[in-house]
Amino acid sequence: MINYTEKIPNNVDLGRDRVLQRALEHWQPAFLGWWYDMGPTESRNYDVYLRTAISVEPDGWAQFDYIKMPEYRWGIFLQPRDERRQVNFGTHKGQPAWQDVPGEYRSTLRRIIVTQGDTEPASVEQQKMLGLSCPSLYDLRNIFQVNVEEGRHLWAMVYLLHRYFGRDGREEAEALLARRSGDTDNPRILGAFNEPTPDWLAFYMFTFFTDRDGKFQLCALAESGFDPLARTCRFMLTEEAHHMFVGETGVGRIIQRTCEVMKEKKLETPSDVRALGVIDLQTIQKYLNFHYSVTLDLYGSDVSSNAANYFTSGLKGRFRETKLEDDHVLIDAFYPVSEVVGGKIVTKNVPALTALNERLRDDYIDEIADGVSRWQRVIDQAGIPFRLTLPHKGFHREIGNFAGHFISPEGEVLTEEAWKKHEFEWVPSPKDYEFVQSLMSGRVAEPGKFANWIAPPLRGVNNQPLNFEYVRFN
Ligand code: BYC
Ligand code: FE
Ligand code: FE
Repeated sequence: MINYTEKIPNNVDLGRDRVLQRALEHWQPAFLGWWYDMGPTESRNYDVYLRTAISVEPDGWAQFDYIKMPEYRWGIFLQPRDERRQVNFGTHKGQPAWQDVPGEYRSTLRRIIVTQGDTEPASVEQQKMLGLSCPSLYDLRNIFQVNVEEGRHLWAMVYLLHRYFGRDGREEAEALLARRSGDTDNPRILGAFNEPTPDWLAFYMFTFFTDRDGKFQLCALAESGFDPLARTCRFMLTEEAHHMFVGETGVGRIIQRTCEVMKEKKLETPSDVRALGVIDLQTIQKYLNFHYSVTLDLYGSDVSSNAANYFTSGLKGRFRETKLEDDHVLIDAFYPVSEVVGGKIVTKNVPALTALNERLRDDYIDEIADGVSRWQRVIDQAGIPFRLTLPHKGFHREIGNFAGHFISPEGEVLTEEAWKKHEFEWVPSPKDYEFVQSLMSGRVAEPGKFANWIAPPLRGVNNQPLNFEYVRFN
């Protein structure tokens, strides 16, 4: 069970470790300061119908209530320990899982945890302004739920830093509150987390594409030989599922609404579609291209000695590591990666250990493709002849073998000039962003009402009706 009587709810017996408790209680006001500063704009007095974890068991999500977000019970929840758990891959395979940080991996592990932790507040910062233009109270409540949970994910990493990394860890925990998404002097660590999320289409794309990188990275870290990291990530994954749901259904509802209007008015030309106040499918495709490609970069270089070290050391596994049937050491294995040679994309086999970033990216792409085909079904059911496609893996990439090359969505290698000529057929132009923004000039705040550019969801939150007052502004 989670101890809710303490200032910091937790299931790690925090009360028994006074020094740690004090360090975290010291960090807590700094976190709140960050939330007031960088969390959702103007939201501090809203009563929001949020769910709070009351236990880490599968049914532990039952609690829904009105909460002011600064009073959300951010806490430290780890999946219960399995005493028999082992390191399941790499050179330490078969050893009991580590309950403490192995000295030789201390700085590597800290780096992984800091990189993971940095993304969580970054996403809250990116989404800060969106509450002012929400398409409904239902959607407003959902973005706030995502935001408080990303806040808790930050807590999860800060706990590990404070508990296992001493003074260095405490300094890193402070730095996590100091970096800012998009800041020129002190930006967030990874590329995608410094991109703006200017509108709700971008938000849903982000939660579909980028939160899913969260899922795959957390799955890889949930295999870690460092047991406290694995157990933390397991619980974070239960929260991630909701974020991806918000993204998939959000984009799906926008597509549905566009298709309804196109069908009813028998229109296909983007400018005609836009004139009716909905987002044309071509623009949706461009947003998809953008978010997909910047998220692919988050997996790191196709060939990476860092990734090999993480695996060999037992710190970061593969997606569903223990379900895979091989030796879990990969010394003799190979894996295909692409590169651009003489103006052509070729595939070659490299040692599998060095290709682990690429492998995780490929696992991710499989899942993304399934989601996109569910969006396609909405278009097909409306009888509209439009195909949403995933661009080539090399399109618009800045990390890895494709960085510095100019690849079209179809996978042709182009010159920079040729690519630039088509750029805004492929990714949103300033005018596209302006159009989407123009639809979202104010918030829709009447219970049960939805903006014209999005269809209502199938059902409300926690069996509440769609016209439930999910947020009270006060
Ligand atoms: N942007 O061998 P390389 C989430 C750096 S999302 C900028 O290619 P490596 C969430 C790299 O750091 C999940 N820099 O990469 C979602 C390295 O730097 P140094 C987040 C990048 O290390 C939504 C250099 O390039 N979790 O939770 O094998 C909302 C060469 O390194 C980028 C994690 O990422 C980039 N895109 O792999 C809220 C898990 N990519 O050493 C939350 C932890 C690479 O030269 N992180 N670089 O200074 C990792 O496992 C690894 O750091 C990475 C990179 C997979 C990210
Ligand atoms: Fe997260
Ligand atoms: Fe998330």
